[in-house]
Amino acid sequence: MGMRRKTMTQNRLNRRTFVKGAGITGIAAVAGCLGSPTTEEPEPEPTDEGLAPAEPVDADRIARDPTDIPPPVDWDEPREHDITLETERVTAEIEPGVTFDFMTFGGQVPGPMVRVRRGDRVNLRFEVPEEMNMTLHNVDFHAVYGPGGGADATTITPGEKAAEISFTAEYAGAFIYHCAVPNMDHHISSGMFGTILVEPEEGLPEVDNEYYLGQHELYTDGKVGEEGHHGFDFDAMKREDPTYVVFNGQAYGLTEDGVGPMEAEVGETARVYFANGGPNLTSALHPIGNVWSNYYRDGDLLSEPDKNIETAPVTPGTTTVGEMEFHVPGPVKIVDHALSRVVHKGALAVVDVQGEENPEIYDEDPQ
Ligand SMILES: [Cu+2]
Repeated sequence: MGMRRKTMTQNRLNRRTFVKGAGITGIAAVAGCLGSPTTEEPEPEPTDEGLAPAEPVDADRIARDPTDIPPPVDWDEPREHDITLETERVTAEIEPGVTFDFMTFGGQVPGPMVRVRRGDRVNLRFEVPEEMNMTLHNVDFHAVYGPGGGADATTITPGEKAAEISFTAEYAGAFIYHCAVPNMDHHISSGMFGTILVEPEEGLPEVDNEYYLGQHELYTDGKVGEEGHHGFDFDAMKREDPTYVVFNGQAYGLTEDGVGPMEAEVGETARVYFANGGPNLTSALHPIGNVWSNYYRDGDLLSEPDKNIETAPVTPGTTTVGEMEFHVPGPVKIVDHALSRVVHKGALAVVDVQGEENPEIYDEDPQ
């Protein structure tokens, strides 16, 4: 399989490293007076049954590459796009040694970004192959005028003939799409959400880097870091008490110790498209060591962006957009500032900014 397997101890050390790296150990210690946030976490209690062993994985990573984004709109007449969205069931690791059965659009989390220009026509083909589990799936695009945002007409069962709809992207903005069958909370928290970006006619301002992140909650029948195969915990979901809160499907995935951080250079800019699939928790989106110099609240791309926003609420069912400037080297950590989700549950991604020191702006060793 070529997968790295780590022991529980190594997992814990890694979590401590992440937490330390997140620059928030001080806050955690002050808040709890309990020392390292990881040492207060009890070892998982052995249960009679315990977890089943970790299952063979179908994919090396569930995390979509944050740079897997269609190119910006550079056309100035309405276009037609033929888009196929296929559902896929994927067994993959939430973190090393912890497997879970994800349900996805296109095999990774979040689902593939759809990028069009306002006024474009989209011919969507929606496929649910035989091997996809569960009875029904569909897709609800928040960018669509129509019953269920397309969900009513795309509801099909595994192995059924593909559903097809056509729509015109009538209104510009960043929007989420998600599975919207009756047990949609289960499907979304298994990974079924993504983003459709409808650029304004004039396009978006140019930036040096674009990143695509998706936050969501995983409700499992195991404990955080407990090695083995985690099943789904419906009661925990109803209590809105997730085991993990993750970016792109993996706990601490987009970091040096996961599948790798995002990358940028000093002097560059970046735009982050951030989808909160939920299904239940509002995110408090914050870049540690930076600021959203332009922030398009709730994905509103038509109003002037807000300036210098530190932390912004991103409600479930929203894709929001924020831009940063990288003036100094070093990691910028993107977190949900509901910090227990960072310290204990995985909600951390890193942009590794490389380049020349800029002591005029930040000097970590003034003499
Ligand atoms: Cu579904």
